[in-house]
Order: sequence, then C-alpha cells, then structure tokens
Amino acid sequence: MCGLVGVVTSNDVGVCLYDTLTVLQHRGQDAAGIMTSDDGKLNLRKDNGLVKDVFRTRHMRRLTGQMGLGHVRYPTAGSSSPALAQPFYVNSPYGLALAHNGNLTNIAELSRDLFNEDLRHINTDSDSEVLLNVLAHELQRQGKIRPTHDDLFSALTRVYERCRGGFAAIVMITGYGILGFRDKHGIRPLVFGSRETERGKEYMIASESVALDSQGFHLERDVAPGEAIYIDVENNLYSKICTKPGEHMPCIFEHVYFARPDSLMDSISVYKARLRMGEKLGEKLQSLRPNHDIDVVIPIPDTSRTSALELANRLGIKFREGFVKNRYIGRTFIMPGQSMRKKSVRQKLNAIELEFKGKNVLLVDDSIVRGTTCKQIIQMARDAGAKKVYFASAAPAIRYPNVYGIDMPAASELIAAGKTDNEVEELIGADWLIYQDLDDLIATASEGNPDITRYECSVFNGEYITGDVDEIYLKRLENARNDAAKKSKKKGGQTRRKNLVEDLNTEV
Ligand code: PIN
Repeated sequence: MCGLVGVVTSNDVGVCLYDTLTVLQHRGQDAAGIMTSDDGKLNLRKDNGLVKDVFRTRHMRRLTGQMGLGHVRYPTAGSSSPALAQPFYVNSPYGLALAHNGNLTNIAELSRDLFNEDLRHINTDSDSEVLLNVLAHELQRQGKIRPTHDDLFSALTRVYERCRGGFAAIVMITGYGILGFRDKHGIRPLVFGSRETERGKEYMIASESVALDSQGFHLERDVAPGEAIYIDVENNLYSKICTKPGEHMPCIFEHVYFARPDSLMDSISVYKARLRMGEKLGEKLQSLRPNHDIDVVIPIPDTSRTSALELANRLGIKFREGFVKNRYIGRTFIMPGQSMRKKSVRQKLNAIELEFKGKNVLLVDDSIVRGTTCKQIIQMARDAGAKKVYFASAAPAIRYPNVYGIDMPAASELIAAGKTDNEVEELIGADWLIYQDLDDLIATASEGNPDITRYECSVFNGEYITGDVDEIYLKRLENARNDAAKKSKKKGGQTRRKNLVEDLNTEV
C-alpha cells in the first residue's frame, strides 16, 4: 500500500504536500518523497523513513513551485532500499514524475518489451518505474512538442492496453500539469477535490478523502475505474475514461484495515463499514452460540475498536479497553523478518490486568494475517488472568496472497493458508475463534454504496479478477516477496548498478 497526493497550487506547494503526506502516513511508513516543479525546475526530496523524519527545514525550503507530487511508501514488491522511494522520474519526454500505489501483474512481460522494443532502461525492481516508462514511451511515440490533455489521455489508453493489475497513480508533466488515473477495475483508491482560493479554484488528487479534508479541499468524487483526471498549471480540470472499464471491484481490504476511518471511499464511509463489520460479527456469534459466556469485549488497538464496539453493543456486553498501545513505535505488520515482529508485540502492547482477571474475554482484531501477533496477544490475555480467551476477526480467514498492491506475504506465511478455522484456532491458542463471513464483509461495504456489489477479495477467496494470475506467477511472487528474500536483499543482495542508483536518488 502507498499513499499518493498531487496538487496544483502556488501557495506553498511543498508545505501543502508535506502536511498532506502526514495525513496519509498510515498508508506507508517505509519511505516518503515530494517532487515539485517550479517554472520547469524540478525539486526532489525522498528517502526511507517517516514523513516527519525525511523532510527537514532545509529540504522544505527547496520544495518550491506551482505543482507537485507526494508519496508515502509501503513495500509491496522488491526490497525496501531507498532507491525505491518515490516519486520516480524520467527526463524524456517533458520530464515526467510518478507516484504510484498498486502492483502490475504483467511486469515480466512489460520489462522485457520496454527493454527489447521501447529501448528503455529500468533501474530497479519496482513496477512503478515500469509504469512510468510505459507512459513515457507512449507519450514519446506521439512526438508532440507540447502535449494537450487529449494527447495525455490517448497515451494512457495505450498504458491501459499494456498494463494489467491494480494501480492508482499520479504523474507530473513538468511545466504542464498533473495526471491521475486508476486501473480499470478501480481496485486501488483515488479521489480528487477542489477548493476556492483568492487565486481561483484549485484541485488536489489523492489516495483518500482525508488528504483533501486536511488541506481545505472538498471531495468532488472518486476517480472512476479506467478514468484519468488532468489538472493543468492553470488549474483547468479535464477528465476522460481512457479504457473500457471492467467491473468496478474496489479492494475490500481498504475497509478492513488500510484506509483511515474518516475517509470516504467510492462514497462508502470506512468508519460505517467497520461499524457494520461489528454488527454482522455480533449477529453471527449470537446465532452460533446463543448461550455464550463472554463477560467482556476487548479490542486489539487500533483499527478493530470501531467494529469491537458495535459487536459488544449487538451482544449487549461490556466493551472495555484491555490493552494500551505504545503509540511511538511502528506497525508490526510492516516489519520485515519474523523474529523482529515477535519481539515488538510486547513492546507495543500492555494488558490492563483488572480487565482480564477471572473473566471470559472476547478479543477482537481487524484481521489475522500471519497470526504471530494474535497468538502473543492471546497469551498476554491469559497471563493477565483471563479464564477463557475467545478471538473474533472482523475479516474472514486470509488464505491467499495479494497481487494488487497489498503486502500480504507469500501464502506460506499466512497462518490460515490451507488450514481450517479449527486448525487456526488451535495454532493461535484461542478457546474459540470466529471469523467474519465473506458475504457479510462484502455487505458491510455494499450497504454504503449499493451500486458496488463486487469487491476485490482475492486474499479471502483466491479469485484474481485480472485473469492473469496463475500458480507460476504466485510462485514467482512468493520467491520475490517472502521474508527471506527481503532480508537477503537488505543485506546487500543488490547489484552494483542498483547501489549506484541508490546514491543518485537518495538526496537530490
Ligand atoms: C492494526 C492492524 N492490523 C492488526 C493489521 C496481525 C494481523 N494484524 C493486521 C492485526 S493497526 S497477526 O491499524 O495497526 O492498529 O495476528 O496476523 O499477526
């Protein structure tokens, strides 16, 4: 997952992008970057780290101009080297910079064609660089000295023909404007909004509506599947559906965990979807065990609070905060390497004993991915004196890897892959485990927007809607993405050429 923002404004563009990135920080804590265009001169700062650590006053002073892009990175494919921080840039044609969220599923074929036919050189393992180069090639082929919005849209039509997968991207065309687009199924989110200023109307494109709120932009709407939005330097807005859209199938996982609850995605309130997750789980629990003996519902902070609260309401049982989170360390979910992940749970959470002692507790989490964290948390509840520890997951069992931009690790690292619910229950050490049903999860989102009835749910059902994901692809992904591969890359598995790119890109 990654967070994107693009804006055209002459009012402190760098600060506007920085402030917006802090609001999108939950979408990626690995790296951050901003690129601005100041009368055609580009300014870039990007590096690994949180937004607050990557940008110093000296960087902000340089990030001047009339438009720019910002990106926060959450590793999906490849390593977490600083060379992979975005925006990416190619100087020809026009000077193009790209910020991307998602994953291309035909990257092998695209990389080969770029090299053999388009005579373009790719420096990293990143599919974002591939996407940028495909667009650059298609624009270059047009041979226009000044690109119009129609030229940009027709180049994008070719990009849609060539690139498959789940993606949202914002591209800056130096001196001309910014272009946002979303894959033809609308898997990855993208919205745009406007604000009235003394200088006239201004636009912003971003991953989530909270980004717009924070800067006084009001949400115009979501970018439609296969649509492109172009905002030129004068803040004129153009839009076009650039490819025949597929069925609109947004990623359901945005609602489970990734998006901020105060965001609207495809007109669905993420917060309300999470409340409904609690309601539905409560109903399921009640029907499976009408005579349950749960004394208290305890959320595992933070995401699950919303659904746990509503679950407790449904059951008519007390909702209590039993765990306190140290908010000054990062998410365990993103840490590479299993041992580090294990260690950080107790650093991160502490139990309030009085909420557990002698009670039958129902712990609620948004999802179970590797199962490492929930196993330790269940043990913590027992250590704090709980009589019985039940566990509820607001999402169904995650059994398959994700290929559309969520860093769900290789199937071999998912605790529920190839396992029954009872086996998972035993592995995590719960007295009872209850998962959300997939139909119920889908309903929690659909009830917010009845026009969308299908969702990208591959991590739960193994159905990959782009139709090009087979066993061989998944195997290749597993090899590239499992923790061992990440570790070896971090330890210096990179080629000399890659290190050179790193040096060039780290601080510009
Ligand atoms: C919680 C995010 N959420 C917590 C991510 C852990 C699964 N994990 C997925 C639960 S928050 S595991 O938003 O960071 O607060 O039990 O599968 O290891």
